[in-house]
Amino acid sequence: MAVIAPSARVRPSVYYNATLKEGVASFTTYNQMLMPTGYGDPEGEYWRLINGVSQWDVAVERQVELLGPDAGTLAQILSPRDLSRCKVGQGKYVAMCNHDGVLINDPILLKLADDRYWLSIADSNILFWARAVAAERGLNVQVSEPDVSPMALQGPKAEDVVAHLFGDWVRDLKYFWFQETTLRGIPVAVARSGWSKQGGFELYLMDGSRGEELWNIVREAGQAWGIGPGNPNPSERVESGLLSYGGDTDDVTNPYEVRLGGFVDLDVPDDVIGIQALRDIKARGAVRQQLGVILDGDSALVPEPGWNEITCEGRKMGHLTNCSWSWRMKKNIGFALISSTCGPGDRVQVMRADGPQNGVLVDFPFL
Ligand code: THG
Repeated sequence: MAVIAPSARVRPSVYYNATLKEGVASFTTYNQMLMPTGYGDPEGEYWRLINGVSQWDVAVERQVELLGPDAGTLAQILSPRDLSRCKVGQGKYVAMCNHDGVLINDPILLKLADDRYWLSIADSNILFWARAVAAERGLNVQVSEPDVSPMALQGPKAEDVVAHLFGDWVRDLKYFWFQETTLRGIPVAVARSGWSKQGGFELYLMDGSRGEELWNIVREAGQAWGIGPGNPNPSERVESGLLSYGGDTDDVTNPYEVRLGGFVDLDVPDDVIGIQALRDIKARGAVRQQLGVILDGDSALVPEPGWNEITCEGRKMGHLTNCSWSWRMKKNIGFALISSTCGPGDRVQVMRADGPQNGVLVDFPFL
């Protein structure tokens, strides 16, 4: 079997050794790091997320810290979502765009103080982007990547585990809100968030030397609830309609095409990057849209890399950007990035490498 060669360019997660001990079976790369993508039992790991609690190394969700008097100004310039009412301790999902209104990341923004923000980024280099914008706009703000490594606890029993560890106050945390605290002296921020729709929390570890220690404390505490290792789950996230930046988007995708229009406020100031383009796109109407696809047939298809072309009555209409077996629907499902002239109910053909597959377009959510 081929392996990924060790390299200083591919940075280890602070939970790397812990995940090796858990028996991690595969990795992907994300933000120039390795992220676990499985522990050898895909179905068991799926049901643990749906019915129990799953522990994820998501340290690849790097933080870009904005620190200084102009931190709030820079945060707003970088995101076409109105942040003026964002409170300290609050997180917000933001659609980050370039000057053409093209999506370049979809981070969670966390406001730690009036002069300190984190952008918890998806897989693209926002550190370079934010630094360049800060310098070009002459802002008084330092942009850095702090020593912060998120671990996610997802699933219906995650709240009990996190309450057991931190106290019942965590039950009152609102979605995307967070609180800085310590666990046996380990500095963490506890947030109600995570890339699943099964409920859960993320622990932003703020001392990378204590990754394995934190992993083991959580693992130990979670035993009573049957905790076990997992990772952002391809099947659950498709069922739940969660967007994967870079997976479901290309280099011309705008927020309106991928259901992020609700996170764009067109009345933000004119100096927000991409806002003029987004106003134009909104006025013209997006030419593509994202819909669900349910393929015919009742057995799991082999995952294929990249996108598959979608045709409708023989005409090329768009692409299937992901495809996963749904254990709850017992169907292969995925997302279509497809012409706005198509609609739910339309029959389509997906041009897979192993042969064409018929299916139907559907609205979100699948479940
Ligand atoms: N947690 C943290 N950082 C992250 C992610 C995360 N960085 C990368 C990536 N994930 C960012 N992308 C997303 C995409 C979707 C959601 C969160 C992060 C999400 N969306 C919900 C939805 O679409 O239904 C809710 C959105 C809302 O209502 O505001 O949760 O997972 N730390």
